[in-house]
Amino acid sequence: MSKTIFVSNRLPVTVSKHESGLEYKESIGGLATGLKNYHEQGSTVWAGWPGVAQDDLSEEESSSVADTLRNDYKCLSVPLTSDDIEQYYHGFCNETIWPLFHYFTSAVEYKKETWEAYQRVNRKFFDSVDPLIEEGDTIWIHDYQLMLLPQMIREKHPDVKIGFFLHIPFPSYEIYRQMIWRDEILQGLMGANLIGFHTYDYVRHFLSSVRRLLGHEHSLYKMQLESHVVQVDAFPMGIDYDYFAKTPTKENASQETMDFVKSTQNVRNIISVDRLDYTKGIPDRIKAFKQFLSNYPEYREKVRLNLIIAPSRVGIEKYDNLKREIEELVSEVNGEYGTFNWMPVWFFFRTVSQDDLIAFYRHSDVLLVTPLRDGMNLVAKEYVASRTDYKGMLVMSETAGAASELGEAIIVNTNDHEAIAAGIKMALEMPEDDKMDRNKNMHRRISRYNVKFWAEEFLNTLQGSPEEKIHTEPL
Ligand code: ADQ
Repeated sequence: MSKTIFVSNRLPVTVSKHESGLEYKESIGGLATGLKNYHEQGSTVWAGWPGVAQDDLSEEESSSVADTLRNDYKCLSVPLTSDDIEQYYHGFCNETIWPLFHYFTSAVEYKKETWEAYQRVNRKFFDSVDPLIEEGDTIWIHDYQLMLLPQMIREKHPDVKIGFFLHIPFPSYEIYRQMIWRDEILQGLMGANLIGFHTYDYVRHFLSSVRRLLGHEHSLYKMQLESHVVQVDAFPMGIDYDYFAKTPTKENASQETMDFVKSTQNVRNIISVDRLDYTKGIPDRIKAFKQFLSNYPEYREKVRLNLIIAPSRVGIEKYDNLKREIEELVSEVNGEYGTFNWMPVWFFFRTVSQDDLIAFYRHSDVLLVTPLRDGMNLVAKEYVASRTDYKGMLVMSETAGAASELGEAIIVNTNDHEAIAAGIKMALEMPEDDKMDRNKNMHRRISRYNVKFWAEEFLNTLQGSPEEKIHTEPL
């Protein structure tokens, strides 16, 4: 029987080693939720790195991890060493691809050693997955860590269906062409039958780079190569709408969170929720909030900004510096505008459980999502879905992928602090019926195009993707 193989850098379960032994923790959110149904019910295998370096495990532990993942989670462990993680993940993925694809060109580092590690680790993924692949299988590869894998699989298994989805933006040609290994990466991706992006802008950017660098023309988003047809399309990722809309707050959120949100009832709450990352525009957001307090003094002592930031890429200098910058900005606003009875910004540096997040979302009048660049941004959708009373309002920057789907939100330019400040005011003062109308439209879209729809749509398109010759007109 044919099967589907999911491949991503990390598995939907993370293994960690403690004195007491090995611990297995299932991931929640995004991809893990989206593919959960398929993975539990269907004939599937999920391949990825389990989160613990191979050299930190004894031989016995390694084989125990592989066995447990295979037998209890239907997962295939791709063993990576700490050097692989350093050079490939912290190196090429996060110092080269991540900043370039998010338009932070001055932060990009080009190092031959990390590029070699990227190639080596993509090959390791291939070597792990290869023995599993049989005729008729479907393979769905995820994200920027594995862009060379589609072509590696294509060369050895020309007849399997290979899909690839990029979770981050694909930049415009002028940015992408700066990549030293630009042709190799495109050639790696072009091994797929179907390449998916969050938005049509990313699709267009990708097609433009392929045409200008590799010379392939497309016709209706399809390109004929010698060996196969490559189809490219937008598949905007959704969320588990029912979970966010229907989870009861009181029963599920922690007492600590409920006490906190109740203590904030006397002010209007603005919330922002992100992973710590320089692409998320957090310093600009705090500056914009400061501008808001300066421009609209009538709101002093009447609003507060709850900044919830999940630790990410801890120990990496750029991220540690960003955390310090955020702390300084928060102190600056609180020092300048705070009173004995009121602190304008509350900063929480932690990962909050999904149930607690829902409680925060439901008690917030405004969600401020102002990334400098973001592939999609699921937080925006989670907030709208959680506020089933339609009384919240979203202020979002135009550079988040979600902005192209959620046009009813207040859309701002993230560099324009005055515009964000005005956006906050507009959100706080929007008449109820206007808010209701906008939110109802967004709810309809988010509930229909949920994460299950996303996964099904991608897999159905991949399974039905064309094998026949197509006619391609030169542009
Ligand atoms: P991320 O950059 O991680 O993902 P995003 O989509 O906003 O960005 O968030 C992913 C998840 O993290 C959400 O479910 C959110 O609730 C959760 N999260 C964020 N901060 C949290 C906190 N402090 N505590 C608890 N949970 C928190 C990448 C791309 C995005 C793209 C996704 C999915 O960068 O653009 O939307 O993949 O494709």
